[in-house]
Amino acid sequence: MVAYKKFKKVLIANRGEIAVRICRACREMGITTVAVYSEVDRNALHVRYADEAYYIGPAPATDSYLRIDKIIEVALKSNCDAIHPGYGFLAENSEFVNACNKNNITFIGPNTQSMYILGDKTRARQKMIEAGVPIVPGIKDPVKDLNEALKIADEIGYPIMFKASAGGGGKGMRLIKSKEEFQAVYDLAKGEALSAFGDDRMYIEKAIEKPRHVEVQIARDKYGTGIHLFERECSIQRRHQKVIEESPSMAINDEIRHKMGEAAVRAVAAANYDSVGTVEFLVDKDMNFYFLEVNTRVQVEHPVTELVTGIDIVKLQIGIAEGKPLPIKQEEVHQYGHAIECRIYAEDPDKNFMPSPGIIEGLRLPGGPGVRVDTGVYEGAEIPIYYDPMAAKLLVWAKDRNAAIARMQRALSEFIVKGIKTTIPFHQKVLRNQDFIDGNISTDFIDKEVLEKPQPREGSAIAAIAAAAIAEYLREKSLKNKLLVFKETCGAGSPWKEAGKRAAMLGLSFGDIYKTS
Ligand code: MV4
Repeated sequence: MVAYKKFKKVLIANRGEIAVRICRACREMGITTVAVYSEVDRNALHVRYADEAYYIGPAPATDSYLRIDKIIEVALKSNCDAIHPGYGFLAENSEFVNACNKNNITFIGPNTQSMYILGDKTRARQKMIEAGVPIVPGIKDPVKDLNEALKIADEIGYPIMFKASAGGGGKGMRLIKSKEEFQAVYDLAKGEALSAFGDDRMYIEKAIEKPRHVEVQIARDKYGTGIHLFERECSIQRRHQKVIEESPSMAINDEIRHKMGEAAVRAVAAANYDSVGTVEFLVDKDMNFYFLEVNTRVQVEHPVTELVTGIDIVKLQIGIAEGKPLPIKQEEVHQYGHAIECRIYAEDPDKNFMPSPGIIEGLRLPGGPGVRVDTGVYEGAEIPIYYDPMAAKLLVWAKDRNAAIARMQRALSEFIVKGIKTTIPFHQKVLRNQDFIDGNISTDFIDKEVLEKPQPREGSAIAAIAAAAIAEYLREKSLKNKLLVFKETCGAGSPWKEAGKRAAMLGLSFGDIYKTS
């Protein structure tokens, strides 16, 4: 029997939007929050949101957010019952879970044993075979040597995927098209895995062509009851970084949706899992689905599921860690309407997505019906170079996919950030793409469809040139970024109307502006 223990105080071992998100859940649950912060995060939003905040070290994560000893010390000193790790940093580190257990602090996440099973990709594949969850055709044990590897690859048939057992999320993975190529890169791939994970065990899978990435949100309590919260479609990725996520997925029908949900619940039951988590699948063009891996944390894209199910996943996760039985039955979970998330990064899409750290000089967040913004920044805040450059998550909910796309376009046009470059224009381009609108997306969508092909422009070229001239004129007038934010927010999209309003604000006629350019 598991003891139920209501948390009074929780330490959040993270930063940015997810730390703020966890603070919000705790606040609603009547739990006191403790933030930790690095040197560069002294003025960060999560520090302001939490009830208490403690400094844990210099900016590099290895000196602060990854310091198990410091974080445990703060949790003990501040009398915390539990630690929420968020995602990234220590979220999937079993050494950290052990340290929490040793100090009688509850880790808000799964037990170490299930983390151990699911954290290793070959171990997880073996478990899935036992549980009757379909996996990508391939081997269940790591390969011994090149000869064995070549033999197995011949049996499976090229192209194959050569993956690191300790890898995941696209790290330590290689597509191999022929025997010659395999011979050439075998040692190289093992060497890369060794330096990246300290573990060079590798396994072989058949390569699925043009797959979709569809994942199922699950929750399982300490009493062996598991449910799924339906799927998220995450095929729009760039270099294994998700860019846009949505629910429901266009790639599957209700029959497959039902089967995937049940398979996901079986998958985590096999590992005796006891938290919220995500079971990732690849889906091929014939709607066959194959288990990929389990993420044993709350994920960046969890709000997509919250919007279509109405279930607060972070509160659910905290409740499970407290030892509460699941408060809902599978039959009570419904997927209603359509949700889309755009991850807004502090990167320059015109300069190959180079990081664009710096101070946010002006900020206007979108709002209105069906819009949610989760962010760790505010006007005047700095995005440091040390951590993940995601500045905000913009989510919309609407009754169907078309309405959600229109709402996202509207929300993106309201979203103004000054001082740093962001991926907002890139998202606008994706949302105008016909293949995206048609739901015709696979994992190579961004490289193939968006970055290579010129996209249709909005409005006339002359209007764009006029708008650019006016913008230049305003810059010369050296108007403050804050004023720009205000004016862009009020613009309904037409460069002509914008120009008229800008002229009016400067006490000029449109002709005056034309003459100066
Ligand atoms: C694959 C695959 C094709 N065949 N495995 C990439 C992320 C990681 N979770 C697994 N990934 C893939 N595994 C087999 N056997 C193609 C990918 C893949 C991919 C998957 C989902 C979303 C985007 C992707 C981009 C490139 C490759």
